[in-house]
Amino acid sequence: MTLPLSHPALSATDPELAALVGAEEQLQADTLRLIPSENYVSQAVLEASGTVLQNKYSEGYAGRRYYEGQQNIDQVERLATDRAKALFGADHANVQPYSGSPANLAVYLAFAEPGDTVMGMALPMGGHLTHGWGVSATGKWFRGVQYGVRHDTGLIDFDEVRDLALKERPKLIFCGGTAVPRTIDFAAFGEIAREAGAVLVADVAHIAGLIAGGAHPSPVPHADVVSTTTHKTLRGPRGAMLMSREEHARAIDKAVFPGLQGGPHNQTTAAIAVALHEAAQPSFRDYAHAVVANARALAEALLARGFELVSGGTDNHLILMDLTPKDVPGKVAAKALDRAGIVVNYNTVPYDPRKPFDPSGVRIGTPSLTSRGLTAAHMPTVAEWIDRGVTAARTGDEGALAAIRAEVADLMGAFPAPGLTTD
Ligand code: DSN
Repeated sequence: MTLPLSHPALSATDPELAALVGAEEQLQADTLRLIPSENYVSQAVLEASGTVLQNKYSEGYAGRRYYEGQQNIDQVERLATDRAKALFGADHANVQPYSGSPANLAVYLAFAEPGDTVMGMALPMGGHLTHGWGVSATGKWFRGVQYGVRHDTGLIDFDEVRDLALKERPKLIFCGGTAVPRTIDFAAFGEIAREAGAVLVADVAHIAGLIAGGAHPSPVPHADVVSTTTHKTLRGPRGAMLMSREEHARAIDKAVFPGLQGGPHNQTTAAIAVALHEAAQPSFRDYAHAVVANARALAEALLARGFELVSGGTDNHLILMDLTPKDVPGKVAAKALDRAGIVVNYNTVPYDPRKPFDPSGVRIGTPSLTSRGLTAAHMPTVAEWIDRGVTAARTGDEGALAAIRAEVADLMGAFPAPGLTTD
């Protein structure tokens, strides 16, 4: 696909940087992007995030700022928070966290003291660094206890979660993660958190768009706090939001500002507002359900080709493949697939005998390809490319990878990328 985009001011001022942006646009247009935490934002979201809102400081909250000249910014932030509350049915929304990790850190600041016990899913089991994992500040400054998935099913064992919660009595329990291919039972987590007297934090960064579109159950009735980034399935700019019950609103707001952050990124707030508006449209429901349908179809096609999938498949946008039976390390496969124009990330699988920087698995997902309009009918072809790419990774067949790359670019050329075309 040859892109018609131009960035005249950027090209005139800094041609070197403009060339890199152009090359990235071309790469995103030509490749099959399967990283489950990435997406393509709309032209409207891109435009909102590149406006003069960049120029304004706004420490505080709408109507309560430490800087004057907020006539428009207050309205922008109110639009974003009102839309977030309406879309997710939440009492309260804070759209200022810079990204997912700061959002989660603000939750710690709101509800826990250094040294307190917190509980989350272990990172190699599919959790997130900020859920109390040892190398993260959240595991260094707090006492993280971790649950996982069962070896035989790849699913969360709620008896284990309950036993651990009642034994350890954590201040916070996190559910959600970065490599969870199955529906999260928020009601079960809510019951355990109540029994243990813990604050339940649902980190729905990966599935926020699916929840908004009705393709995954909502955590809002069950969780005290819902934390999410805005740039994954929700298809907004790189940012984050915290939503909560009314009783926690003040604690959350105080923790984000002045507890953790300074001025909000108003251009991002504006783009979040646009993304939330888009996510409230009927077409976004279709998108969310198509993401899941595509993931299911891709999982079936991969299983038919002998791939081993953690938990045996997927309920959402994400598939975690254990490549041990294919005799290829995840990193070798991911790098080979990248050369074939298929962008994935290597990832640990539960009980992985290999190290995180050289793990057994590959994590893939369907948010981006669905944004480009690919359907379940394309998934057997995608699975075939992955299969051929993994085989080529094992045999070192660079010619096969080049052939796949040409086929991928050919197909993707027929599916323009949102935000990368001028129409
Ligand atoms: N980096 C995100 C992901 O890829 O899942 C999590 O923070």
